[in-house]
Amino acid sequence: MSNKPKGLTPSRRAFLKGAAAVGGSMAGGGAALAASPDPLIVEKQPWAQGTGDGVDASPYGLPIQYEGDVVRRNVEWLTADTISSINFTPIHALDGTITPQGCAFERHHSGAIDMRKEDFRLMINGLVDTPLVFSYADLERFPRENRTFFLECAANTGMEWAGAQLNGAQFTHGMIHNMEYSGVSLRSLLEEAGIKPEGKWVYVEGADASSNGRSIPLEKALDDCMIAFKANGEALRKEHGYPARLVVPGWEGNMWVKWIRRIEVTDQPIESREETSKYTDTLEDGTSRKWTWVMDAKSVVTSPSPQSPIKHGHGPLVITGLAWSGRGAITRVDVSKDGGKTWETARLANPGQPMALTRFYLDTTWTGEEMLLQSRAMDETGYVQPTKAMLRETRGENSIYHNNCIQTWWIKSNGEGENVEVS
Ligand SMILES: Nc1nc2c(c(=O)[nH]1)N[C@H]1C(S)=C(S)[C@@H](COP(=O)(O)O)O[C@H]1N2
Ligand SMILES: [Mo]
Repeated sequence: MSNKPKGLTPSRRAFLKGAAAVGGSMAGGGAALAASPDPLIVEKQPWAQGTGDGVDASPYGLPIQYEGDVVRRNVEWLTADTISSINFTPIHALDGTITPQGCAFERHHSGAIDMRKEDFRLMINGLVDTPLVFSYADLERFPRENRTFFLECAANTGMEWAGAQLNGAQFTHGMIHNMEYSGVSLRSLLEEAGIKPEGKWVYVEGADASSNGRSIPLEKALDDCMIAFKANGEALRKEHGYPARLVVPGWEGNMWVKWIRRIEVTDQPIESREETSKYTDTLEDGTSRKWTWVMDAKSVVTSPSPQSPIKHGHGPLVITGLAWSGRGAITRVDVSKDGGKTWETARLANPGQPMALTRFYLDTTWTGEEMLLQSRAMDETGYVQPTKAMLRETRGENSIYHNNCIQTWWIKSNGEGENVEVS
């Protein structure tokens, strides 16, 4: 057979060959040449009868119209308005690991502000030898770094504590994005100012009305934090903090201050609104855990899923998803089709990178059986992503933030998916 796809596993190749031998249309992975001619092959199509667009038709390109539903979406009832609100990355429709900025979720406390590079000022003050102010042009003169990290809002999956709620990976797990940042190390700027021995924390704030102030231990600030001005090669989009934002690898998204304007070196945490009344975790016994900065290992099957049903019938099926850990690299992801009774180890598309999204695939065969699809991530510290029941033991059901439990999709025999819980 001449149109056999290359590079398939032996079992899948055998499957394709078997189907070709009976001469019928194939259940998956390709079709045997039909007896009656396919107009799309034998007839001259409109796109071959004229010329296409010239090179300048779209000086800055957008996705083709047929991909128009791959967009950020919000959940209207979640917040009172869209100014202090959040939307969700369409992770069910993306592949690979890099999130295009144009569909990377946004979270603003007082709206996305419009600031010119010329108007950007970043002050470092407090317990420093020399208080300094950097312009955007000043930032560009420090040694530059390129690093890829995920940003996950602490509230991601936060609506799922009490039960399966939102029907789609975009809504249950889409408060996440993963970008390659270009910028300078926060360390280089702090060293330029010189930290006094009493300096143990930094308090970072943004230029927007909310300011979104957060305290970060100096140890983390000097370790791997960045002031980023490019993402995925191009300038940060307005909604992600143009012209510069803070990058706090592996730690909750709230700390990644956008439109950053000031870094104060202090001897203690400020205990601002965002780290007291918000972004603290209510525990099973009703008390609150003070700070949870690191995002623990987590994963989700992005397809098949409620917004990405199986449409191709029986036969070869690619199950795919994302895994990540704020504590380092993902080392393994297991997939279960029976709600966690049995597990198969998935294939990582690339070795896990610390504090960045990892893509996994399970190349399998589906013959229409119902599945309770789950994924379970493991990271380099040996940590294993917990079940919902395990998390609830310590966290109860009144938490919002830091829900990294194993997600279940019920895939029905017609290929459709639904968010469910298995106990
Ligand atoms: N200045 C400022 N920084 C901010 C916020 C904000 O409202 N203002 N929101 C925070 C929260 S809660 C999150 S989850 C991330 C979201 O980043 P994104 O909008 O680029 O996805 O930015 C953080 N940084
Ligand atoms: Mo957030």
